[in-house]
Amino acid sequence: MDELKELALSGGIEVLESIIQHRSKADPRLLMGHGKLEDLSLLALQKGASIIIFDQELNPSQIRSITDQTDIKVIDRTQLILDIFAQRAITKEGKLQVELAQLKYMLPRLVTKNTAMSRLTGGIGGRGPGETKLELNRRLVRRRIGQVEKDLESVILHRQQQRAKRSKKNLPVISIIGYTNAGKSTLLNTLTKSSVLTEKRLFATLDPSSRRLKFPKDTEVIITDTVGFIKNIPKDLLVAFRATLEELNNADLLLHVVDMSNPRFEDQIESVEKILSDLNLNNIPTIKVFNKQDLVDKEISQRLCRFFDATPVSANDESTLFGLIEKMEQSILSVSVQDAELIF
Ligand SMILES: Nc1nc2c(ncn2[C@@H]2O[C@H](COP(=O)(O)OP(=O)(O)OP(=O)(O)O)[C@@H](O)[C@H]2O)c(=O)[nH]1
Ligand SMILES: [Mg+2]
Repeated sequence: MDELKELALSGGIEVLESIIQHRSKADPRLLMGHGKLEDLSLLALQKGASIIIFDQELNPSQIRSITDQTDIKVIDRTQLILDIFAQRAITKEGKLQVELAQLKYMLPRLVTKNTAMSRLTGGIGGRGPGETKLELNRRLVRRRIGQVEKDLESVILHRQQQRAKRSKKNLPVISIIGYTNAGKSTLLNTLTKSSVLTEKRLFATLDPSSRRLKFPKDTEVIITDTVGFIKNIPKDLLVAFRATLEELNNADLLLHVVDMSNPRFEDQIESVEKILSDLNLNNIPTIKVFNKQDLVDKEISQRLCRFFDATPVSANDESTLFGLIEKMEQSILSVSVQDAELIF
């Protein structure tokens, strides 16, 4: 629930209240019990809430029934994440990916002439590149999906061609990955003295950016930032971002950035590792970077890093990055030595 609150804030939503119901089994129609839902509507009315966000994914009929029951706009975590992504997408590829995910999510939820549906579209939970298009009917949505997929394909092809050009120069690639808000963009900025947007919000970065980095021993690499991961990443979103994430396949080294000051950091590591193995990326050499050491007691930090075999840093403080830079260079050099041995 804490994470859902952070997500809501990132989506520009003020959280008035949160409630949890413990139930042995979810109600198939309303998710919660009838009485509890009535309490919830009343509370929402008293507080002047304009939206109810559920942490679980709701199926189309649940959204309709709950909306009818509460008479308030209802969205789930997936829609909230899609909405944040829609607000953040900048590049053409990012926008197309988000629109595709939104369209695919909406398709089974489209019903004609339903008041719940009109509350579903537009505004929070239905914002962004696909906004007006979401009001079209199913047939048109399907057609739009086909078009977006085609556009996306050509954008991806273009990017791959560019990458091929880049890799001709044979620079090793280091990719920074990790849970959202871990400090990936901050690390990229400090390492390369650039200014990629960093924010306290979740999902500040959507579109991957790449920079060159020169190590002390003169090795040059490309270092890339990626979209943050999150637990239970919506399926449609993962599919839509698959191409971007598959880029990671070309990485010679991954920096897995972890916010060690977050009380849920162990779960976050687990979520990231699960996504990596879903994407078949778990064979790439990885350095675990435990970030935000300045917010953690020194002794605890040392113990955690030993236990997790991680390198402690404060991504916003250049003077703490020496150990990491050394490890990165070593790892890259050993990769190129292996390559050289293969050639001989
Ligand atoms: N105290 C402290 N804060 C940090 C440190 N590194 C990053 N932050 C803060 O953590 C927040 C998130 O940093 P980002 O670099 O945007 O995180 P990110 O992993 O790129 O996040 P997404 O792009 O949203 O996935 C920002 O408010 C940073 O200023 C650190 O070492 N110490
Ligand atoms: Mg970022």
